[in-house]
Amino acid sequence: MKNIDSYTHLRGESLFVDDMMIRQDALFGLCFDSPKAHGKITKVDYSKAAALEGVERIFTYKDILGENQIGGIIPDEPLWAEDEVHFWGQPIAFIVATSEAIAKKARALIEIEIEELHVITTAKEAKEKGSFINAPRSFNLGNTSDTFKNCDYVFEGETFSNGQEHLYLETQGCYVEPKENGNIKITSSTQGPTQVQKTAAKVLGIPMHRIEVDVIRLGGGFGGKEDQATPWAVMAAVAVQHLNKPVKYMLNRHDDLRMTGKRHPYSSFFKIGLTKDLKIQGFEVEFLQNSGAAADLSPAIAERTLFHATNSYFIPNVKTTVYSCKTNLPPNTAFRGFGGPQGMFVIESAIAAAADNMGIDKATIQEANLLVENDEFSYGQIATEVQATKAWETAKEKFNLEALQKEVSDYNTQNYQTKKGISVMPIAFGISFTNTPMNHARALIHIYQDGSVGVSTGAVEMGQSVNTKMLQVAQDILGISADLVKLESTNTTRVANTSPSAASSTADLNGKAVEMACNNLIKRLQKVASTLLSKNIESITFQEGAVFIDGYKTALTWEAVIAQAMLERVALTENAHYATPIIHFDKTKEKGHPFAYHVYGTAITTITLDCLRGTYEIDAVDIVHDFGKSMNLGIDIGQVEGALAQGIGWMTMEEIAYDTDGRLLSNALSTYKVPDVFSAAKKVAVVPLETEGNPMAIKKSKAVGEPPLMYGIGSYFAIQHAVKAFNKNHKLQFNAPFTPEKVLMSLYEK
Ligand code: LUZ
Ligand code: MOS
Repeated sequence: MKNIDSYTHLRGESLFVDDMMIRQDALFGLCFDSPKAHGKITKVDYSKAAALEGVERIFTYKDILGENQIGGIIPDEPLWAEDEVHFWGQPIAFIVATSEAIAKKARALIEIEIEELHVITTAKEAKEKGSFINAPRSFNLGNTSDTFKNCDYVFEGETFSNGQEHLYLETQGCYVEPKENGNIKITSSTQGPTQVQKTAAKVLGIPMHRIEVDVIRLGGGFGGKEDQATPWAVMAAVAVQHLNKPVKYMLNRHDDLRMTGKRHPYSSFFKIGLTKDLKIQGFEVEFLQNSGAAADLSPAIAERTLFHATNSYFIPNVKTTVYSCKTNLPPNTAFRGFGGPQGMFVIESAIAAAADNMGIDKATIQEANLLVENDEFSYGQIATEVQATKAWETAKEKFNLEALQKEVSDYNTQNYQTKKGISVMPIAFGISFTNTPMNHARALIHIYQDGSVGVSTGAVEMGQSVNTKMLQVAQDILGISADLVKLESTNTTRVANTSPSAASSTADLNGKAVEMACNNLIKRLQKVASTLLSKNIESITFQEGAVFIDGYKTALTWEAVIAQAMLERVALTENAHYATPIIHFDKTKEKGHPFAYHVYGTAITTITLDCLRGTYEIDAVDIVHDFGKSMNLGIDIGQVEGALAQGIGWMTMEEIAYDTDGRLLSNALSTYKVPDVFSAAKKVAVVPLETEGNPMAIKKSKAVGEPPLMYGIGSYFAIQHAVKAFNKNHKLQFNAPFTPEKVLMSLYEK
């Protein structure tokens, strides 16, 4: 089954928000944002801008009829700044004009005076000054302080992992139209249509049913449109409410880079204790999350960091604490992995530090501590259907790890100017929104009277091919060909109260709802067919567009059954609701069973380092991945490859830089390097791990969106290995991304 969008994508015919036919009287919006990171607004003069020919109106917080509040988890973020600004790029006003060019000209004419206040850009400084988003959280298991006393080895260290720009190819944007009676239709490039609807209703001061949000598809989201697609749509909606004319707002790349939050940078402090048999007995971490100037999704992301602090290892004594530190950066937000990668980088760093100090191979410690059946995570969930050892062993055998390790060490004894490095990176990623109440979805299925089918769900297509998977589920259960099934846009009037498409869970949640709805329809159709054929209901199945009796095809077609169902006035529409069973979590105890299941895997990364230049090439990434029973291996391998590239980018080259005044320096693709074809791994092998699959995964095909990003962490340690092979004096640092500049400094450190 090919991705159903591939044909129109290839021909440039797929529609995105920016391709929509807009009304003749449509206007164009543009955000005016803060030119300082922190301060009091003492004066803003819009008069010159407002007087410009073609400027319809400039909106500020004073024009808000509801609440000037867009914070989702904590109400701490205004749509437009009032008297103070807290980050460079914070929205202050919204210019609406007859063209984008005029709005841009007008923006340059706005005069603003800001009395500057002290700017905090790092989590460490925020912690020192007591600047936090909320109270810290801790997950604990066993007793670490007693444990360390009994350990043969105890090591401490510090790590830093930088942020990451989402760089969705399609920037943020929306098109908003007035309908009758003050109703509004928003077309948005969002992962969370309900979040847009709910926030717009709150800011406009109208009930949710007056607002319809429609999503065609996204040109990439990666978490950047889970929460942060909302403000632009709401700004345009405020303008539409006042002007009663359509408003379109597509951000240009510079504005998008400057105004939106990114992956959270983390500074972390660890302490790891091991016994002689290489068992990790105790692990403590303090995570400092650089949350930015408002909460956004930071508390949920911090929580997922704690959930992944021990990666795929069992550690009996764990003490982890996360502080969401309030700084003067744009509010950092969801990004593929959602705090999990940041947590996993720290345990991998701790193991690397231990191995280096003990003079042994990192992989030896990793292998000795892999999670096994019935081990307990620090949050109380008991690990079941654990694939950690199987994935590790399979990778070790399939890719001949010992031979690879020997090749690397032989190469390094024979070569001086170039060195090779190797690392093994196991992963264990929890599937479900960590916030239990968000784990639900609905599907609405129409069978039209000619037998064709329309499927609506809460899933947003953002290039991950979720629509193809939804189609596969429907066609499989209804037993009809793919061309009879159409995936509709994601629309809040058809499927309401949706959770965002996020947490790798979209296909599971929405797919299960599609499955339920289709099964209900089939039950009704079995009855119709049973009467037509005078056979009992149990013997009837639907396959290949026909009715089968006891597994034998009859002449009765799908279309004929539907026609008969119409005559008998049988309901051909079905709506189903799915909520993940079993999961629960008690925040007062920080214990529970938050995940439906975990996804496992192991990656072996080999690199070659040029010790004169500090540049490196990734020779190969060899992966064994736990897909469960993949329902579409082409799509799923695509997800692994894309996530891997994104993970390697985060760990090696993507360097977000703010100056001490809080201004984004890496504000264009000339100063922010993302992986391209030249930096991609020369060889990527993805071998599916043979497993039973989990019944909570859709068709036993496990969630695949986020877990493989963390294979990219292996690239950091492979480079570190090569650096150490060249310079024995190198004192390990855990400061990602490991850019060629940092590598060069490490190579010649005395
Ligand atoms: N979004 C969210 C997520 O709201 N909750 C989550 O647990 C999550 N996990 C991964 C990615 N997005
Ligand atoms: Mo996400 S990080 O929007 O699953």
